[in-house]
Amino acid sequence: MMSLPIIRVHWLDQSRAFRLLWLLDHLKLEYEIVPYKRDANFRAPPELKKIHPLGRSPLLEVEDRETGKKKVLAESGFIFQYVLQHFDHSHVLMSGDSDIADQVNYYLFYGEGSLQPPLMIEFVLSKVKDSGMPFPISYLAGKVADKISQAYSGGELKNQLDFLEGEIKKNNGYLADGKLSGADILISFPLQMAFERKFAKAEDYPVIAKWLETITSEDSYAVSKEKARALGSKF
Ligand SMILES: N[C@@H](CCC(=O)N[C@@H](CS)C(=O)NCC(=O)O)C(=O)O
Repeated sequence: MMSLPIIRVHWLDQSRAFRLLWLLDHLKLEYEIVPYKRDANFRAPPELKKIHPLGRSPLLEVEDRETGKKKVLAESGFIFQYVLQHFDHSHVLMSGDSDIADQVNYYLFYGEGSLQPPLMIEFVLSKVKDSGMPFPISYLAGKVADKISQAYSGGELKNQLDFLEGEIKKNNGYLADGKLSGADILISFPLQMAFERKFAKAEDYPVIAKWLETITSEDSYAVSKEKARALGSKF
């Protein structure tokens, strides 16, 4: 058997990079973590730009043990697809059935392509409301933020969450095929954020809430959480 490459995760504290640890831990792959801390403005430190010009996390570095050749992969969905394609030969998190695999792959694009944008807008609007400007600017800024949320991101987020609530119900408690896949691990992060940051209420989405409870009780989740904690992440 060909030896697996060295896998290195460039991991930013308190970020969507956590789900990559979880993916790798669930597949029981050995990997190294290179940790980065957020700055005072909650941004990534400039060192990440030395690994990839966009300086965002996660980044996955794959190093061939024989030739030493390195490859840096960016973009969560692409990284997930790569890991599943190259390292999940026994179909633990990516189905061998092509229709189900299509469904899983869809979610790998959907997460960042459709679900994350309204969440990001809600996040920015919450920062506007929270920016500590003096009255009456704070009041007016808050009104404008509410208006944008009402006109776009709030409704769009509801649209997305209603969709996911229906899909998980239809697929017997998971996003695809009634069992855990790479899709559930990828989509976990935006949905956890939606509830934690109070952009949506868990009570309004009982199926999603139950799904989050189920998937985060996997042993692999605890393993990754422990690694993040050991690196100083608060969980
Ligand atoms: N679509 C990209 C987004 C990457 C991204 O924005 N990562 C955040 C972490 S949650 C980041 O690095 N933020 C730090 C910054 O923007 O300074 C992906 O899914 O990998």
